Amino acid sequence: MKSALVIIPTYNESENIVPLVHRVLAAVPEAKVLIVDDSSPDGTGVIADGLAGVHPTVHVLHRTVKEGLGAAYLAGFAWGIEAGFARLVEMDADGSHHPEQLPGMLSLLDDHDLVLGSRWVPGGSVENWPLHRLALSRGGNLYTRLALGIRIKDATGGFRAFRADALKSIDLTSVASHGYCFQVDLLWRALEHGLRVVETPITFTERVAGESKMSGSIVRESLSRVTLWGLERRARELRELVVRHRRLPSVRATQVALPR
Ligand SMILES: Nc1nc2c(ncn2[C@@H]2O[C@H](COP(=O)(O)OP(=O)(O)OP(=O)(O)O)[C@@H](O)[C@H]2O)c(=O)[nH]1
Ligand SMILES: [Mg+2]
Repeated sequence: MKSALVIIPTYNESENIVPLVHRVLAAVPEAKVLIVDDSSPDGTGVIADGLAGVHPTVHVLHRTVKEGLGAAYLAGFAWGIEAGFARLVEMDADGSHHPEQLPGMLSLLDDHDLVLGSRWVPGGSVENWPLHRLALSRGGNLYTRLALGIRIKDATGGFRAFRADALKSIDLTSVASHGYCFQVDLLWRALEHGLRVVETPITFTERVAGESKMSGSIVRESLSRVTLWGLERRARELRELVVRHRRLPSVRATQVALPR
């Protein structure tokens, strides 16, 4: 299949971005890289420009305001689609996702539209996470599965590969989620749209440098939105049930004369 673009959003990842990009270029030499930086105060954008100056396959999208992970990815998707890439990858800059697992994920795109790197399917794992982060991820995913009625084990992960034509078919104009809820939002739209989604095991490693952007407001955003989508789904199913029930032909009793 054709060209792949690895999109890496960055906010204050000055210590992580260089080794990560080198690992991507080594693991998937045919891929191109797009760093989407929201004017990181620690100079990540300048470092990214340095990488682009040395490697012609690395590009940088500079954004003036920090608008969250979701907005950065939407800008990256638009850039990649406009440039004609057939496959688009989401990957964190903090080293939590291993570029060495990308070739396997990309090959799954031959017969799927969306490949989810999954920590919570057999073979998947998490390294060096404190207990409270494990609990948050397991709990968040369990709630998401129950609320939305889906089977996906890791709906919140951010290591993913899309077929660009499939991504184009989803309406992304109304995606407003900011934090990791963006990942659930995108997955939910993909499932509702009937895309072929598959989970594949990945190893997730806690960042060793820089600071996490995870916050209470990101968790609250996810909780409230997932609850709303779940309720909307149930309401829709109920409406469909009522309509189907109304359409059922009414059964009339017919009288049959019994032989005497
Ligand atoms: N461009 C841009 N990138 C962001 C923004 N917020 C987070 N990122 C990047 O998105 C990726 C994921 O952010 P993290 O802080 O690692 O958040 P997380 O992976 O959900 O949380 P941890 O598991 O604690 O690391 C990293 O590459 C960040 O630099 C933002 O507002 N703009
Ligand atoms: Mg992270």
